[in-house]
Amino acid sequence: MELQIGVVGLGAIGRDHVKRLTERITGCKVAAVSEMNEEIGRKVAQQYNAKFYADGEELINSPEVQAVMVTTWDPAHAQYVLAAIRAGKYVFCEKPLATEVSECETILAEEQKFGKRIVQVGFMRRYDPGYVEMKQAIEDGKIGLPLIVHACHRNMNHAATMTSEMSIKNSGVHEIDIFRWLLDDEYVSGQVVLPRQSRISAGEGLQDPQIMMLRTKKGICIDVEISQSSGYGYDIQCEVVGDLGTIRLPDPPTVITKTDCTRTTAIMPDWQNRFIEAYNIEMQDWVDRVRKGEKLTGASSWDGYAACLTAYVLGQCREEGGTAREIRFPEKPEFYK
Ligand code: ISE
Repeated sequence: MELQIGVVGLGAIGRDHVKRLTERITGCKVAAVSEMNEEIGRKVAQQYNAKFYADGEELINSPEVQAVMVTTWDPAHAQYVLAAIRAGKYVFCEKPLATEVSECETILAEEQKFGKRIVQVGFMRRYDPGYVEMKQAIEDGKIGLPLIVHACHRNMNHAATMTSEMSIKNSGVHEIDIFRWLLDDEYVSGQVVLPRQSRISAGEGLQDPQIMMLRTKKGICIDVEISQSSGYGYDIQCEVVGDLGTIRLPDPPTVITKTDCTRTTAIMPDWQNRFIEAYNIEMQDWVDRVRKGEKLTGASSWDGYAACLTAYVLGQCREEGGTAREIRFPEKPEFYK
């Protein structure tokens, strides 16, 4: 029996996932969709032969939906994740888990009350073959003790609604998550440094670029540039420096063209394509595990909480002039170990 999935929110990533679940992932079916914009919602429902719900919570509670995917705009994530937990249904929530730390805390409490891990957060980079290979090499001791990470996260351009806060909570949050996972470590302090403002993205409420600096328990120092307007493409870089060598995330493979005494390679414009393999692997793994009732291996609600708390502290640091701040986590509950 195919897993009957209900998707709440049909923006770019929601529509991408509906397509992916239908055309690429095996063992599942998009049974229902929900979207605030009724015209879009009904159109997608018709296209994929799914039932349309104007109300996301009604979709979550409907008997034909066995598992839920939350792909609404970020501030609505927590509400639907909580509704799914209360309905006792597995829920895959796109990152971030929530925009407020208190919402993550409620999710942690409700999931523990339910008694089983049923929330997975869509930090898809954990499934990207490049990052997976880096993690393996680090764990195998290939670069010795990791000391420093240099990274950058450049979007080609941004929506008019982008703010300095969102730049960290929506984009930077991927970086925050991936280094915890890659280094198997936790943050102890963080800071945001603001370089000269880009003229391209100069706008009300958006400082761009920003540099996030993080220090981990093991003493690893991380610097990561977050930029919303590279103008040239979507570019994700990551280099881990160890005491025996360094390891670097590969660029996605593209052909090399040589003409007129020049050599060119394309740069992907967006994250949907850059991380397509990661999304596909992540989603197939989630569907397979949910169908078999196996333990989820993707980012947990604890990871979502850790990322949200770190992003919050970094935001506070920026607002208050940039002095480094301590990042203090409570004891990780046994449930999430
Ligand atoms: C976007 O929302 C994503 O989730 C992408 O993965 C990320 O790279 C981008 O910066 C975000 O804006």
